[in-house]
Amino acid sequence: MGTVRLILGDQLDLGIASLADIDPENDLILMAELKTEATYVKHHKKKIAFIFSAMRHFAEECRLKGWNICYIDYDNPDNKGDFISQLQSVIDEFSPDALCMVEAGEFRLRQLFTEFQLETSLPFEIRKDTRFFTSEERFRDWADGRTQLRMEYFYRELRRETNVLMSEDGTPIGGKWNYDSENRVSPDAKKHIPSPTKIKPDEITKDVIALVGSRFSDHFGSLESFHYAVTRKEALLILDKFMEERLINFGTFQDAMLVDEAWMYHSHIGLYLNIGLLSPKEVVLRAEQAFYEENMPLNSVEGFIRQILGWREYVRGLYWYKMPEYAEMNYLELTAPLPDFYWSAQTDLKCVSQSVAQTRDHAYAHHIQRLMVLGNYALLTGVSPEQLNNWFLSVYVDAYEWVELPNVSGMVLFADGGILASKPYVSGGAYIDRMSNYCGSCKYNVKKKTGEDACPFNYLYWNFLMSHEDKFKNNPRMGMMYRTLSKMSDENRNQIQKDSQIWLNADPQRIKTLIM
Ligand code: FAD
Ligand code: DLZ
Repeated sequence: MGTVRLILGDQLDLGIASLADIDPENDLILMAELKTEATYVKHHKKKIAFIFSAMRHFAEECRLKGWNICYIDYDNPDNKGDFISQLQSVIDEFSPDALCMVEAGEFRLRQLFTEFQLETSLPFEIRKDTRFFTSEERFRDWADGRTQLRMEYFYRELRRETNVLMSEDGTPIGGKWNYDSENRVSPDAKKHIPSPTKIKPDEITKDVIALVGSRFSDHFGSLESFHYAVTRKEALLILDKFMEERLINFGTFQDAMLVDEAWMYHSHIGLYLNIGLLSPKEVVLRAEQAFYEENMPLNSVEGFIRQILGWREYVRGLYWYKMPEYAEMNYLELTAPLPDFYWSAQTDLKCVSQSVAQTRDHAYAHHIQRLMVLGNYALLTGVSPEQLNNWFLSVYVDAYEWVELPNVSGMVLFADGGILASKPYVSGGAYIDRMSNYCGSCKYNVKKKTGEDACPFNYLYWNFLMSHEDKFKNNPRMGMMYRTLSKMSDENRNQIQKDSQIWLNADPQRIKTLIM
């Protein structure tokens, strides 16, 4: 026979490079639902259901194109449980002439396949993943020799290279590269937020939900009300609805949070981009078109495009530029365990309980909940990179290490010592209060700085600055905060430290949790 073409669960794109020259007569596509992949971290149940269902639907599309496919579902007696054993078993059965795949998106898998490539006697071609705007080499060329790797400058280069939102004279449309200052408006609880577009599970999805419910019952998260798209056609519908209903307010309310509003004006497409059901190029072009042809506001369109052309490309570049050492970095030497309430949502901190509960229910929380609530609290309380990365990689439906790790270790924990961020993303309760209505129904008083009923974010914030003064006091972006700190009375400083110790030591939920 011809070539065995391995398709991973996040490579569900009929145009992927590994299928470009498929010979429908002689080649065989291999896809497998594998225990190692579903459990290398204990993924949220909805994430596993989403990937398995999308894989099964993709296999159907391949069959409809007349391609030969060997699809090993989870309960198949021939399921070997991991990629290499499965590949070897197919080689033994079909005796192919060659193997082909697109490089894996995660370091651990790339290593695994590179080792197998050296071991096997078959020609094994591992092709570049061309689904991104930029290559890893392009990022390396940009990054080499720079002391700071700021996303903003990489993004500007990509804007110029792709000509997205650019004027003919080479300047950005509207005269500014970014409209962040217009994108921090407090939420309006009375404003109508469109309901998210929900896809009804078909029989394939229902089967997968039942499978996940029985095989992964000890994993975190709810399987109730599964409504994610699992085909490209459905994902395109979600994208269209976002463009029609939410993009207009995306920019203005990008950082906003409201009680019991999980979806806000976000696009909810990260999960589809990350497994190949949507391409970042088509999404960016679609948003640009909405600006030119549908009169969508520039602050929304630029803000949205920056997330994909800017942040998404940048974190992928950074991941491959700095792996494997990036995963080991812990600049602030943080060692605290993850609080139990990151799994249970049982905490009186309203912002945290809301964000965790939405994560449990939907395997989704939007960016500011991840960064300024869950990330901020973890950094202020010193959670170790290992434990926090494990949590973020497990619980979100869009989580893959190449995008999760730079966001958590770099953006949230400053574990890379400032490669990604120029200062840590920490804040007291005032920021959360400004960007949400959480504090109004919280047990703690966001206006109080110290004392038993004060918002813990307030004293933990100053405690953080004091604890890491040696590392941050000369940071130009933190000068104002350290000047304020230096004017604080000893009494005030002592009270902050005392309250922080009481919170960190006495909180019954900060018992050491097993890594789930
Ligand atoms: P929108 O807010 O509608 O944004 C549009 C798209 O922009 C997203 O779908 C995503 O593809 C891209 N994007 C936005 N922000 C980022 C970013 N910081 N890095 C990379 N891409 C971005 N994103 C993931 O895809 N997987 C992750 O595992 C992940 N982990 C994160 C962990 C932390 C601590 C933080 C702070 C952010 C993380 N993000 C991750 C980025 C971002 O939060 C999610 O992409 C976003 O919330 C997904 O929801 P959405 O599709 O509605 O995004
Ligand atoms: C995330 C995931 C899961 C849960 N299950 C599978 C699977 O059973 N089979 C598969 O091919 N891929 C799966 N994936 C996605 C892979 O882990 C993914 O290819 C890597 O994370 C690389 O980005």
